[in-house]
Order: sequence, then C-alpha cells, then structure tokens
Amino acid sequence: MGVRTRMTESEREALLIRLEEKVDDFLEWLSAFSAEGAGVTRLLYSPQWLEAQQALHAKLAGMGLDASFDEVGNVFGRLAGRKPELAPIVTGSHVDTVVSGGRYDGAYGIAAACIALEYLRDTYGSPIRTLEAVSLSEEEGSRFPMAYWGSGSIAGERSFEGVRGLADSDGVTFEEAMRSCGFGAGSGKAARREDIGAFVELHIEQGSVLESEGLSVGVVDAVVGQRRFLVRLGGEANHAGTTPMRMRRDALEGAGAMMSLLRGEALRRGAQLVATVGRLLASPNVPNVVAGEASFTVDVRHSDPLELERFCGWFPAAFRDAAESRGLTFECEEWFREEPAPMDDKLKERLDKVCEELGIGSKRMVSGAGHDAQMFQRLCPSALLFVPSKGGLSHAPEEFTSSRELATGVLVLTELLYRLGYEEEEETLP
Ligand code: HGY
Ligand code: MN
Ligand code: MN
Repeated sequence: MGVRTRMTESEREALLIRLEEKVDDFLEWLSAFSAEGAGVTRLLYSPQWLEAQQALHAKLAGMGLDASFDEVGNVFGRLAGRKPELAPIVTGSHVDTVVSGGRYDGAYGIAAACIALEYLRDTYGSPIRTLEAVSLSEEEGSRFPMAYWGSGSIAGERSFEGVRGLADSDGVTFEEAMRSCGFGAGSGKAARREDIGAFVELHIEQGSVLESEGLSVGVVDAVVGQRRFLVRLGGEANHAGTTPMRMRRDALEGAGAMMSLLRGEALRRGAQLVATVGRLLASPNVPNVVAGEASFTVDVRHSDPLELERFCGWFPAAFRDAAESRGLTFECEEWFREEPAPMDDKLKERLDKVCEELGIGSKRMVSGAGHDAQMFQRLCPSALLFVPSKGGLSHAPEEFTSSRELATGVLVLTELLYRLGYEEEEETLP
C-alpha cells in the first residue's frame, strides 16, 4: 500500500527527483529569512523570525492546509482526517537557528513536513487520521537563556511565568520581544496540547556517523541529556604594563585555566561525554587592561544521566578551587537541564521496517544534539530520524546535506506518515 508496493523503481526514482527539487527550493526560500552576515541567523521573535513564520503560515494556507498560529508563535498546517476523533500525527521541527548557522538545522524538518503532507494529500486525498505540519518557534536557546520554547510550550514544559524577567544580550526582555511579534498569553490559540497521537521529526544528523558508514538514514534510539551553565568570575581590572604577574586577579586568565581543566577531564571521561565553552565575555575586553570580569557558558552532554551528574558535580568544585587560588570570585548557575530521552520503541520499529522495505541503509543511533522530539516524547510517542551531514559539520554556514540524501529522508517520512495516517484506524498509536 505504501510508497514501495505502489511504485516501480523508475516511478520511485522520478519521485525522488521531484522531492530533491522541492526540498532544495523550500530550503533556498526559507534560508532567505535571515539577519545579515554569514550563514543563516533567525533568532526567536526577531524581524527575520516573524517574516519566516508569517511566510510559512501563508505557504501552508496556499497549499490548501488549515494554517494557524498558537500563542507562542508556533505555526501549524493541518490536513484534516476523515475521522477527527482519532489523535493527529504531528511532524516538523524548529524555525529558529543559532547565530550564523546552516540552512538545514530545523528548517529541513519543516520543509519535509510540508512537502510530505502536500504529496500525500495530492496522491491519496484526505487521510483517516489528521496530519499536521509544524514550524516550532524556538529550540536552540540562541537568543534568550532558555531553549525548546516552541515544543516545550506544547508539551507543558515551558510557561510564560517561567520566562518572565529573561533578557537577551541587548537587554531586550523575552516578554517585549514576544509582544512585539504579536504573541504572548491571550494572543491566540493556547500552545499547550494534549490531543497529539504521535510526533515525528526529520533532522540532519549534525555528526559524521551516517556519512562515515555510508548510510542514508539514522533512526534515533535516544537523545542525550544536557546541562547548560553560566560561570561568572570577578577579579580586578588593572594596568597591563605596571601590574606584576603575581599581583593580578585576572578573570580572563582564570577562565582560560578553567577551560583547560574542563577539556582535560572531559577527554579523560571518554568519548560519550562532551563539554563545550561556546560563549566567553570579558570586561573591559581591551588589550592593555587585565580583565576584571569574565563570564562563560558551559554545555555538558552525555547519554547516561549518572555520568552527566558526576561530571556536573566535579567541574564547579574544580573551578571554585582554581578561582580561589587566583583571588577571583566565582559563581556558577545552571540555567538549562534536559534528561536523556529515549524515543518511542514502536515508532522506531516502524521506521526500521520502512527503511528495510524501501531498501534504504539505516541504523539505530544516539543523538548528541538536542531536538524537539525529546520534548514531545513527554507528551506522546515520538520519533527522530536523521539524514547525513557532510563532514559531520553543523551550526555553521558550511552545513550541507546533498539533495538526494534530503529527498531520501522525505521519502521515509512520507511513507511513515502514510502508514500512520492512511492505514491506521486504531484508537491508540503508534
Ligand atoms: O544544541 C543542540 O543540541 C541543538 O542544536 N539545539
Ligand atoms: Mn536542530
Ligand atoms: Mn541546532
């Protein structure tokens, strides 16, 4: 019944060529909604973000889907099922990006969702069970010290209360930015949902496992756990020329020493543990002044919650010792925590089967990157599937996945949605 049994090899090849073109055009179009500079920058509630969400809303409506916003700015395109009483299947990803990111992270899952729903509707008409494409408002945590705002609001893991008082690096508050785009409490349809039957996210791998093994699809077993921290060091700003080395309280040098400690211990704890300092600020940040203040972020990940806990118990104590030996004040604040999230077993088995029947090379794998699917997994059975990233590169303008690899991912997603939406009548999924 699905893509495989319905198509000859040449028909499938023709479909893949069509999908290649559709995905490339969609990503080219969406990547234009970006701030100036290298790569794609589309931060939550920025002008580029708003233009993108409004354009996606219009595109979904133009495809004949029932397009809508919710109160936090998630955009949905709904393909109504013949049995509205059956729980809908939602598929999509996040529209926001990191600063100077690539054009695939998040955007690809949105493109795939739209293209899959359009293909299924045009080929098979209305599904039995409602299918929804979603462009989630935020996942990265790039603008405000909070992440998964879109999926977290749907899953009930984020709230307007929880973001009160947050501000970006320019001092713009979350509330101001959200209201400036017309969103916020009472602005429209509630974001919180409890009716979703299953969620499926298609995403680039952002690593090099699939490419190195020559495979087309990764079926994610689990998403690693994450902890994110902000470390603040206080020393004494002083003259770079007249302050003897032993009399300095140099916050920037202290930060450097702590980063070396972090790297050394992370290497010692094995490949599964990753620890990153992605943002470093120094003050007054001028060449001829010993830095009086420094702050930096720490991002730690592991698939084993115990290992994650152990490492995040170790580094603050080690940093405090390093600060004290330098006469620095030390503060360490955890602002983000996500536990490791296993994906739904039955959906994983379905995806294995789809890949096997379509003759597409796939494997089970752990995701080192966080994804919206791990938030939805708290709400409903969720699945996450990957396509290869060239050189394992991501969160950079050079991020790349070939058209054929992108199209193959869409084919697998479409087949899964066909089986869930057109073949399933049972009340419970998946
Ligand atoms: O940082 C991550 O893991 C994801 O790209 N937000
Ligand atoms: Mn992503
Ligand atoms: Mn990302």
